[in-house]
Amino acid sequence: MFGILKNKFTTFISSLTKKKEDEKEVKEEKQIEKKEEICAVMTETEKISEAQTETKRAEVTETKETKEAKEETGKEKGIKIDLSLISKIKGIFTSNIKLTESDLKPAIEELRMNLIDSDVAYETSGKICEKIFERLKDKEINKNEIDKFVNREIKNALLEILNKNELNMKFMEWAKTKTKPIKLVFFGINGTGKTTTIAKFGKFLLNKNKSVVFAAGDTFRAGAIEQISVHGERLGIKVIKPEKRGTDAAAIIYDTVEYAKAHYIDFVFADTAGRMQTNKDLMNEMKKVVKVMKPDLKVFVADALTGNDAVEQAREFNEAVGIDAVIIAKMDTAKGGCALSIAHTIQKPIIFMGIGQSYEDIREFDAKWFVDEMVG
Ligand SMILES: Nc1nc2c(ncn2[C@@H]2O[C@H](COP(=O)(O)OP(=O)(O)OP(=O)(O)O)[C@@H](O)[C@H]2O)c(=O)[nH]1
Ligand SMILES: [Mg+2]
Repeated sequence: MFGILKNKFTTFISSLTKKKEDEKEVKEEKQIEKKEEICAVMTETEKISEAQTETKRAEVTETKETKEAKEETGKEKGIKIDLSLISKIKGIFTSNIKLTESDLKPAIEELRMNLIDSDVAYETSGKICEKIFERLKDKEINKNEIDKFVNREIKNALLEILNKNELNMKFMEWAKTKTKPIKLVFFGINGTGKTTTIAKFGKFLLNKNKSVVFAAGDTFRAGAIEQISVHGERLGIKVIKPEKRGTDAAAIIYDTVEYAKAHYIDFVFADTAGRMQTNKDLMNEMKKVVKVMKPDLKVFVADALTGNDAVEQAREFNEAVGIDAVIIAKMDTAKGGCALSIAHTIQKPIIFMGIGQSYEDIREFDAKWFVDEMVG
């Protein structure tokens, strides 16, 4: 998943590593010259040592003074060479590299453009790059660990964006703190995946031995009541629906909440019509639904494929009714940037992701998993 974004981050990491590798090569060439020098001196030392052995052999025939004089010369030379050898060799193996502003600026700029290309909103790309830059600037890193270090800091920067404002809300934990029936309403633009998400999410809860009832609150689009009824039948979930299209959505949703109370059902999921944020009537209908239902969670369903548009829509829905959480559908078909942008823009938790068209294709959003998938 997210192959394209992963490539962009990998390119960024390797461009920095490569730059430092080149510098390292020049440095190492110099170090090789130094090594050669050292070797030459070492050969010299060996010669001295051989000479010392020779001297020892000849010791018996020499006077005491001559012997001491010769040993002193060899020792002095030997000690001097040993010290410089250790510090030079140590330098070759442990030298650190500093990521300077001039190393980072061009690579970060390229990354920013690549993020924008991968559906990360302009503002969000800027923020991510700013965070990465601050984390890397002037850091001294062991030259063999540049890629590991940069990779870790990118992940930390992304996690900072995703984890802000308790964005990592765990749905089941949250549900434990609520009284039954727990009421969720799903909003979004036309075709983003609301009804399919409701069906998958309902199945997710059935698997956890919870009971669910659906409200066919999309009384606007032809075929919408039928669509959610089919899901309900397939899953064995009761659907409260109107006799005909055009009935007041808020009234149907109200009836569903009453049904749930009477039957001790754990969750009420209200489907609603897809609406453009520019459609005044439908935006007002949404406000009425909220007033009547008093949901515990207003969920915005975003279509990952719509990229930057989804961000603007999330912002407008949030302004209209105050979104509590986001589900990103169709993540299987998109680059993933949308999740980062929405989280950054409206600062609300992403709770689930849709990753396909079957009932099982939903998973709880986990920021760490997401970042690992994205950066590698
Ligand atoms: N690949 C993929 N397709 C999805 C996913 N979620 C929904 N879809 C598809 O998206 C299309 C629209 O889904 P719906 O659930 O009808 O969307 P909606 O928001 O209820 O649409 P309206 O009621 O018209 O506003 C359908 O063909 C779904 O199968 C997903 O996670 N991945
Ligand atoms: Mg629908």
